[in-house]
Amino acid sequence: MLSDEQIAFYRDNGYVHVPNALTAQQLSAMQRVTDDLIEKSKGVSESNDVYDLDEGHSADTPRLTRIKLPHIRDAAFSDTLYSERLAGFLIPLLGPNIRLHTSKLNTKAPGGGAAVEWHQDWAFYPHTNDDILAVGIMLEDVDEANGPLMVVPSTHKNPILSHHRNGVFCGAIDPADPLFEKDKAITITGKAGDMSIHHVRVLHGSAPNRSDRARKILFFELMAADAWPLMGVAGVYQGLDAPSMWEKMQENIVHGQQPTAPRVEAVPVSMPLPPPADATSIFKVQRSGGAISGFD
Ligand SMILES: O=C(O)CCC(=O)C(=O)O
Repeated sequence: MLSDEQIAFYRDNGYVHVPNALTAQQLSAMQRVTDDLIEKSKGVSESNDVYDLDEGHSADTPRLTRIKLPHIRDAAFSDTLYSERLAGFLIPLLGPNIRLHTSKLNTKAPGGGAAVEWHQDWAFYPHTNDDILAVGIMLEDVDEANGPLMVVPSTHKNPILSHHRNGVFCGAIDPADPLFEKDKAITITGKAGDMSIHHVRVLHGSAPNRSDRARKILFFELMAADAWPLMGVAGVYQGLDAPSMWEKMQENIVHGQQPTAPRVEAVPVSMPLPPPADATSIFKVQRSGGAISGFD
């Protein structure tokens, strides 16, 4: 459950930190499976459906930016996703009908693990309304040195900044954008088992991992189920015909039901097009789209 103060904080600031959000059993099961998946990545030499590899990945030193779609890789993740405990945090923010957009486990390897440049998730997947958020579950302790999530509070109420460069969607803002107030950014640090929740429009990013410890955060992107995607570019519904899209939306319901009537609100929208050369993950979008780093 979230307290009234936590809910008000989220609404005002576009994020909230929830200490000790999971049971010890949920946490240890996911930690174990994550370590296993990282171990198995030693046999992989190119990014694939499961792994997004970071520069320098090898059989001796696995370096991943991401494990893709963890909720379909192992029940440890889906059990948490569909748990009443998680629903208790989400329902006050999203209402009773909740759909998963996607899941990802961002793993920053020690000594350099890639930055995520400043962006608003909404720029990647605009919907008919913005009751959309990302839950970030810390699978290990996160501190200032290992690449914590950073957010600029209250920017979910501001315009969507340009995420284009040289005429192409690059998945990141220009750090020189006069509307980017980097000095207002805060870091979300915490213990394994803590959780952050950030609004789809809040400006956020994270620096490279400059420590000798891994940084592992499991993200579930979730929304009020009456938010309908404006287009399928985010990969989730890409290439699906209408019946398959409907089926996929049903499959992704984590609580309640999928309404057929989208709730359409006056939200600012810019489409993530034209696409960059590689749109297979945020890391590839930002790299191939030529995003300018805000962490140099
Ligand atoms: O892993 C992180 O620090 C941030 C991830 C993120 O913002 C994203 O994948 O959209």
